[in-house]
Amino acid sequence: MQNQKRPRGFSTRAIHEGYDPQDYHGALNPPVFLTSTFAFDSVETGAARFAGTEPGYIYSRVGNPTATVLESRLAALEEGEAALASSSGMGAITAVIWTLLKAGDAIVADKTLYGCTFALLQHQLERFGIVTRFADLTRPEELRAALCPQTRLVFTETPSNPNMRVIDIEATADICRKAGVLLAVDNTYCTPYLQRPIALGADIVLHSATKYLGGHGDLLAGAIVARKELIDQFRFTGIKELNGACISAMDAFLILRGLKTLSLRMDRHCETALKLARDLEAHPAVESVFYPGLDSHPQKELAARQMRGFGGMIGMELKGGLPAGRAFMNAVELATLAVSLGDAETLVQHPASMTHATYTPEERAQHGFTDGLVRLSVGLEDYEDIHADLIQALGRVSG
Ligand code: 4LM
Repeated sequence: MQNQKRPRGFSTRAIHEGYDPQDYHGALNPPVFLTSTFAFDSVETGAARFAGTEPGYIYSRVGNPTATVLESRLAALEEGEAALASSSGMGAITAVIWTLLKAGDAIVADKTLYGCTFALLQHQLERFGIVTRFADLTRPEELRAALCPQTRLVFTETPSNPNMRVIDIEATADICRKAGVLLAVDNTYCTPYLQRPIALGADIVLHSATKYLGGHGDLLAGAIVARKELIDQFRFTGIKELNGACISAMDAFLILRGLKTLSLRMDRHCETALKLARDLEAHPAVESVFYPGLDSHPQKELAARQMRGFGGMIGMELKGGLPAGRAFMNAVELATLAVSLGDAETLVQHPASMTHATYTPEERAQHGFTDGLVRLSVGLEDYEDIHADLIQALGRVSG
């Protein structure tokens, strides 16, 4: 008996979904459609495509065949109806917010977010009459209290960048559904391999595809996954008319290439990061380690329920605070001192002066991370080599 009804596994979908070589001369990989525009065979066809009464491509800001393969694949991996790729993670986030909200509306966001997302919500949107209330979404009662009749969207990351707080997506989605508010989850840290927010009740999933989805530090891109009706709005209003942040065909191709090894890479990131988090926590120079797989993490049980693995990101505070953190980051040799995450190379950076310099010192304190916090994006090198590098760098920290 053929078992054709059995749904395909994650890795199989990451390699095959949305593309049949027979549609393109048997080419194993999807062609890269390096074209800005698409020829119509008649004025009537062009008009029908613009009117949406006939399918077909018009212009690559609105859709491109290489991007379509990527979008089908991402939708299948996130178990959503449809997806939209964009030129960066910030392009995806702004497309969602500018499409859904207008002056007078409000957003509730978790209190720790990637620095530019925070800057958008805290400092920029108010110029357009949109207000953001920050709440600790690890506490459902804080979310309920922050919602108001003007709230249209609840926005969260989980685990949060940079301090690895974990938000209960199912519980948050339940509150949002009852309040008639959409829930958007930035799934950059996990990828759909580790966590699928739509299956847990979220409405919108966002990605910086620059990170694990691409996986090789060679591009910037973003993605949105949601119901088709919402994706149509994000495509035809958000990207077509509001921010123009469309993906390039070449970047779509590179992400498709990265996705083929996503599950293998994520397994390795998770395995090495868990071991390193335990090593770092046991080191005498280390004050605390923030990693959801550690027994000391307050939401370890939730993380184990919600995520397939604990991910490749680690936050760490040293006993000597900021001076010790600086000395450590300057002492790494194999690890690279750089922002971004999810690459093959282990990256080390200082949130307070780099990715999260958009928070004032007071905001950082209020929003739950110290100036001494060091962030590690654990790469794919041999565990023994990363371990040796981090331990030698800790050995050069005085205090
Ligand atoms: C960084 N992050 O943390 P683009 N969502 C999350 C992110 O971490 C980022 C974005 C969105 C870092 C960049 C320098 C959770 C970015 C924004 O950079 O616009 O693709 O994604 O190091």
